[in-house]
Amino acid sequence: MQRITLSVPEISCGHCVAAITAALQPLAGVEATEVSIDAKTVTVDGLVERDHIVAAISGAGYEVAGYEVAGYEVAGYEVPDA
Ligand SMILES: [Cu+2]
Repeated sequence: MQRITLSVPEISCGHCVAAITAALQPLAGVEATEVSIDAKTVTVDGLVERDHIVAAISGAGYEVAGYEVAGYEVAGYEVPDA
């Protein structure tokens, strides 16, 4: 399992949550997503390239300010540069 937590400062309301969730759900490898209005973060569980997640969020109109990757347990999966 891989978890990526992304900082998305523009998250402000339920519409943002719905838009970002809808953008991420179709990505192959995404198992679960959580969008926090309070923390202004997007958490993605699954096995999906970080670049694809950033592109999907950007495509929905939100800038990704940073991210953290945690919990790599899959052999051979390349950890992105932080
Ligand atoms: Cu909003």
